[in-house]
Amino acid sequence: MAINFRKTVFKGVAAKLDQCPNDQLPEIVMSGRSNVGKSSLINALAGQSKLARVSNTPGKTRMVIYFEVDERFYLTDLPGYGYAKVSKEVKAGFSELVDQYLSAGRPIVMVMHLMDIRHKPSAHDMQMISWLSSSGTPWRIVLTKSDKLSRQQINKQVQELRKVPGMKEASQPLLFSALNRQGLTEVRETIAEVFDDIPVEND
Ligand SMILES: Nc1nc2c(ncn2[C@@H]2O[C@H](COP(=O)(O)OP(=O)(O)OP(=O)(O)O)[C@@H](O)[C@H]2O)c(=O)[nH]1
Ligand SMILES: [Mg+2]
Repeated sequence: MAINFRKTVFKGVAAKLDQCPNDQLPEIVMSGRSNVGKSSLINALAGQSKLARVSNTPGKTRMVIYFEVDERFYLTDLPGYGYAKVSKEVKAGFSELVDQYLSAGRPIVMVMHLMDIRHKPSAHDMQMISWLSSSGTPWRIVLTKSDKLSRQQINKQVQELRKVPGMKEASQPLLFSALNRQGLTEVRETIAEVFDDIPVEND
């Protein structure tokens, strides 16, 4: 049966691996630096503006947050790493959790790594792409905030991204804007495809 993204509910949070759900429900993991737009993407997918907390104060999300979609899978919101105002120790804690998370043998069926379309890939993005490209887990790059650039600037950023080692193993990055919903259908379809399914069209 087609996946109804509107049936998305908050399931819980985990500060440590042993607090994560172990019901074996498959996970679509959202990763990316703080402020990149992970919570905004989750809200857009669910068609609910207040489901995931969107913040102007980056670095607020310090835990793994679970949203269950249509009783079929989790959307997993990983803590945003790399925000300059958090201390080195906190920063190390974030990336350790992300590293551990991805290597813990959890039922991750796809990683969506979000990157702000305006910025060059950070060292952490490069690390992530390199890791993902050899992980065997299906993954996609989502370029967020596409409303901020012109078509021409977008093409240039996409070309630059193609030069990043590991990128050629991935297919085309997805473009997304939470503001004008560019790419929303495509992101839903990409997720649904993992389950050999299609999204319910109910927006
Ligand atoms: N213009 C524009 N702004 C966006 C978009 N997506 C997110 N934002 C803004 O970017 C800021 C951060 O968005 P969040 O969704 O909270 O980012 P996050 O990745 O969840 O951040 P953390 O939870 O801190 O890791 C907010 O002010 C959003 O309104 C977008 O597509 N376009
Ligand atoms: Mg967030």
